[in-house]
Amino acid sequence: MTGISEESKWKYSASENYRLNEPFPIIIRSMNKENPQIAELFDLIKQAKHLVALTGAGVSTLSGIRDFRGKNGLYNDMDAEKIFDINYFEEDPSFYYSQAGSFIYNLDEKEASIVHIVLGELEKLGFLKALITQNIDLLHQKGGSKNVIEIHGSPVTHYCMRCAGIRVGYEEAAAVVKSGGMPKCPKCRRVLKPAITFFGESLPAQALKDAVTESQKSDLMLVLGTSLTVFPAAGMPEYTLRNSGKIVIVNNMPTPLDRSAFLHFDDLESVFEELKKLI
Ligand code: CNA
Repeated sequence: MTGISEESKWKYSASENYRLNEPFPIIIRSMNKENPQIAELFDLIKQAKHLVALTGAGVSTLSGIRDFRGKNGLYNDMDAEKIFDINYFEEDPSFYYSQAGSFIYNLDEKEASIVHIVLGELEKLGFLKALITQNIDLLHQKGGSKNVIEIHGSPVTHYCMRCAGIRVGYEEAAAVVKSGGMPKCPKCRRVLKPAITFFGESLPAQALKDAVTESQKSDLMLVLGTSLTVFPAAGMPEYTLRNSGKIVIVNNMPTPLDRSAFLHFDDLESVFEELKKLI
């Protein structure tokens, strides 16, 4: 196992140029909406000893939350990296709060999608052992998943970067943001930061450790709705591959690991609608 301490030093960063060092001897098959070979996928799921899912923003587009780099992603019309940049936040938190109001502080209006729900059912049935998510929208929990590793944190808590022990919950923070304000520390009045991992911050150490452990244990990883460009999350399928596990990718744009996928599907909705009929 590569050292966790080394991993935990990794900073959250995006790379468009990631390539695997070594090719893996994996069969490449292309699937699409018209020809879903879901039965084969379900057989893999049933045979897996330690099934893990890694999800990205794509799984929540079906719930009406925009991703970053997909067809209608935030990158088209917002400076998403600036919104989630820790240096920028420290300088001017109002930019984050003004931009994130429309997609983070209205999560109570969002429903779990077919993907969230089927993943929740797969866990309940004992197939899915762990779910690693890059998402910060709390929808996996709404979909019934219990063992959720939130590798990029979550807005459930907002904390003061100066005063130890100050914590404000999502609902209280969302009410302030919805009324045009920013949640502030009751002691020092500094603007609170959500416990989301921003670009330039370290990932939550325990979540990262758990994600690496689960990925290494996994003999089958479902890689769902992620462009696999944000590290270290994007490196999780490699742990599975290096331990002779298989990965199945469901994503409608190319990813750096497409050539290593045992199965590849394009469309999350049709795959999970079909899976639902089988489970
Ligand atoms: P990304 O880079 O935006 O990639 C999402 C991928 O999903 C893209 O390649 C899309 O083409 C693909 N996709 C979108 N919809 C579908 C669909 N219906 N079927 C198949 N594929 C689809 O997002 P990543 O998660 O890879 O990047 C990581 C960032 C994005 C994390 O730090 C997240 O916190 C951040 N993010 C999260 C949310 C959220 O929590 N819902 C929203 C926006 C950004």
